Order: sequence, then structure tokens, then C-alpha cells
Amino acid sequence: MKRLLVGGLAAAAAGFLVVGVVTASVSNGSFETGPTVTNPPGFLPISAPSSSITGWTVSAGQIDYIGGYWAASSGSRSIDLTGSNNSAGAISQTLTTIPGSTYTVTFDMAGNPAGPPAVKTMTVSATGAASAVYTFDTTAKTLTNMGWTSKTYSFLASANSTVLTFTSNNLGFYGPAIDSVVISDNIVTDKDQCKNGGWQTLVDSEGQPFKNQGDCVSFAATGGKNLVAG
Ligand SMILES: [Ca+2]
Repeated sequence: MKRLLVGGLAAAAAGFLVVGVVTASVSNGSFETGPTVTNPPGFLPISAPSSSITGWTVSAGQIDYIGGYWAASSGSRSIDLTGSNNSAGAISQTLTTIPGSTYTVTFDMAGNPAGPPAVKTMTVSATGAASAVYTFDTTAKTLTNMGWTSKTYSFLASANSTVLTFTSNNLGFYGPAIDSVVISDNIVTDKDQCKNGGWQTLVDSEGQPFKNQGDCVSFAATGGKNLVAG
């Protein structure tokens, strides 16, 4: 695997991630920054292609950008992945990733309880990795008691950027709902994480696994300067 010798600005200028202890992040993961949503109706249909919600692209069909229509899991905005024109929508974000690192996406899922089907289904995918299907049963749920449930999706990055996509599998007008998207990676940031076998599930900032605890501690203790040899 190639080794990037990083000199801060030079590397940044060359378009490489600056080494060290890079923390993965999702922009606007709670969907709070976006166009105005008038109440009523409390939702705004947005058709693909659109980037009007900061950080995100409506990449297929139509979604509803939810304001006062229902109670978000955090803040006051969330997403119904099925819009208002009988089309299943999708929303995507391009993430900066390190090949070889594993990313864990956590998000809250619910479903629009105002209409069928009762069980909502969506697919979460990351380019170059396996996708996963998630369901949510809206039975007995209401617009004020959505029943938001935390879900987890993990993927192994295979490129320097990865497109994360949430896709509705429900036609109609009442789809799966998402909010509070957060991402973490398995790049070690503190030497204490190396202990008790922790090094076995962690990687350095090039996505390389450690050979032993000492390698892991060395990487962390030098602020990312001592990469795994290779
Ligand atoms: Ca939110």
C-alpha cells in the first residue's frame, strides 16, 4: 500500500487527506439546514436532482423535506424518503473516506404513519460496498409519536470518496423517514483504544491494520506520524 508522506499544507494542496487523526463526518446530518418549510403543510417536496438541502443531494425520485408535519428525532427537520408525487426518492452525500477503513453510520429511522404501507422499507448503500435493507413498522405510531429508532449501517471504504445513499423502497406518498445521520470510523485516535485487543479492529490513517498493540500505540502516540510499515 502506498505511503503518503504528509507535510500538512503540501498534502492538503495536493488533494490528499491530511494524516493523523482524521475524523469522519457527515455534513448536516440532522437535515436542519435547508430551504424554508412553510407550516402548514409542514413539508416541502423536493425532486431530483436537487442540492437545496445543505450537504445532501436528492438523487432519485422525490423526497419530502419535513418541518412541522411531524416531530423530528432531533431538531425540527427530517426526511420522508417517499415524496408527494407517488415516487420513491433517494438522498445522497459524498463522504471523504480512507480505503481500508471501516465506517459506521448511525441514523434514526421511522416512517410516515399517515398512510400505507404500514411497514416502510428503505435501502442504505455506500459505493463499492454491500447495501442493507431496513424496515420500520408504523403501526400505532403518530405524527407526534413517531417512534424513531436508531439503526446502524457499516461499510468498508474502497476509495477516497464514498457516496452514502438512503433510498425509499415504497411508492405512494408515505415513506420511510430518516434523521440524525452520524458517521464514525475505526481509525485510532487515542493510544488507550489500542488496549485489550482494541488494536485488532483499528486501522491507521491509511486504512492499514495494525500488526500488534505496539504498532497501534506508536501510531496514536505520535499523532499519526508512525504509520504501519508496509
Ligand atoms: Ca433533524
